[in-house]
Amino acid sequence: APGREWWRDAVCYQIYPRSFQDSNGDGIGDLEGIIQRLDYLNDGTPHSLGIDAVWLSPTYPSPMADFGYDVADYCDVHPDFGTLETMDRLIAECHRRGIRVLLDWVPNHTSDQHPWFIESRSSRESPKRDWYIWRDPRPDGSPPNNWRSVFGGPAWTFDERTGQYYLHSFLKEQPDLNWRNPEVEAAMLQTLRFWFERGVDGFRIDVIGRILKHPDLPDNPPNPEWQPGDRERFSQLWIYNHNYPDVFEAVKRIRKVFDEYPGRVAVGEVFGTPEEIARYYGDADSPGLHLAFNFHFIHERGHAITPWEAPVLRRIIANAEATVPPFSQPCFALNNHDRSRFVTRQNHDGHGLERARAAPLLLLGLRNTPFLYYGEEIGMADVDIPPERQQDPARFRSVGRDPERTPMQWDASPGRGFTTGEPWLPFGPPSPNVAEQDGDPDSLLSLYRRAVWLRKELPALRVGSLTDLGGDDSVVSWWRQAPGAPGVAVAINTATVPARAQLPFPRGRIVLCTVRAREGERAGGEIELPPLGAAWIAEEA
Ligand code: ISL
Ligand code: CA
Repeated sequence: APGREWWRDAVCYQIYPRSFQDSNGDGIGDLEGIIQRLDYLNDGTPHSLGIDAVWLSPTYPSPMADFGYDVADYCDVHPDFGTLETMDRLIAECHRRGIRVLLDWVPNHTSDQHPWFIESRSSRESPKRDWYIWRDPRPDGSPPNNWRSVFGGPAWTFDERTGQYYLHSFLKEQPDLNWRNPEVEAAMLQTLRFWFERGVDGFRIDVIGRILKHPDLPDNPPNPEWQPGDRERFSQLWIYNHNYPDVFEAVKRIRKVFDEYPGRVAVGEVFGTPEEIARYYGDADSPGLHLAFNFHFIHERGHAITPWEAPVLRRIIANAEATVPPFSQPCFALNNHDRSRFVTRQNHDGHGLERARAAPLLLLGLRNTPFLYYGEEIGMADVDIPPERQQDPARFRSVGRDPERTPMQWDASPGRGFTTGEPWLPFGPPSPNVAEQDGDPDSLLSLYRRAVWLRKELPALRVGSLTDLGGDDSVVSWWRQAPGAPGVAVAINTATVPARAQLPFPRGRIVLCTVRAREGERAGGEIELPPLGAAWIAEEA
């Protein structure tokens, strides 16, 4: 439709810049490397993946205590990744191919090496003192409240020089900004404009749900469901420092800056119930984020992995459909740089790769703006990292997050096509890789390519409504319908035995299937799905 925002129809692709392509042999991926691989992402033909936008995890100057989520300068590029000139060229090269560029905005905290924090910690009288959250110790010398860092330990660190504690929701090298200070808000909003002026199309916003805390910083209540052995950070309910009501007002002010520049998109990293996620979208007359991630296919509450089971998937879809306001749409991901990769996560019985073939039919078959994570399209799995090579300081998962951040496997050569040097993290086994899957029509990569391009071809998948088709304990299925276009049914069998799915039309054809031999097959009334298999069936006149 005319005037329809591009991001409603986009398939987005997350790049972890350190791990996508190294161009200079230092073992670290960089912006020049990404430019070299853009044709793989979209060369305008179905031989490429066909994605519409990339999101780059942080590329700013940073001491890399949290691999770039500790920003020392919001308006520059880390020398490991390139320069502002390289970024300008990356943006131009993406735009030439019709690829939008999203950067990662980290508003909750800076690096402790950011000039703002260096100044803030220098004295209690510093004009930037109030840019961060400083409090006196309690009378016994202990931290001002009981809040825990997401990465473990207290969320407060004592600063000897000025005799106060500062708050950090993550590492002590990531002090939280004080968004109650209007100067902080203004300075942070300026960093958005800096990049919009350079042509950036939007931002993924890091942990937006934490930027405003209860003004009095009260103790969080204990979590009644917590058991010893569960992760420490879940020992308390995040009532006063997460999804606090003031956050939703700040989001609306942030949105106004996006609206100063046409066609820009804000995608929030948010956590919570379906209702909390929906709240980030704001209201029709005072909108918030354009899109808010729904990670429920990865994990729902706490840390437990979401099982690949039809009733669970059906409930997650229904909840998103029921809560996200009608002026926008859901935004799902099956993988990211913080969570065990799908193939590994869903491999408890050795069938991870089979489930990974059904995954794109789920993600790209839903009414949503889908985000892929580099390597997902070839079925990359978590890589075991020997202790002496571990990099991630956050013991968030017991092994940290290195296993899902290993370099992209372009081919089976010693440098995997990623580097001519020593990679910053070890490679996995030589397979899977792009080269072996590229020309193989049965490969996972080919399946992802067909799914992305079919989504462009079939309006029902892009703009259509979604109707749940019922199903049972094995099958989750729905129907996408758009005016004047053939309907498309999506059916996913989560059981390890064949299952039948009912179709909402008498005549159709399988247009995409986890078993490629089935594509083109006529189907009407009902179809049989292979074990753990999935299909898209287009209605025929
Ligand atoms: O608290 C959580 C909700 O369950 C955590 O999952 C956490 O808030 C979330 O993973 C935050 O991640 C983001 O911010 C971190 C950074 O290390 C991650 O890589 C980033 O995705 C701090 O900036
Ligand atoms: Ca490099």
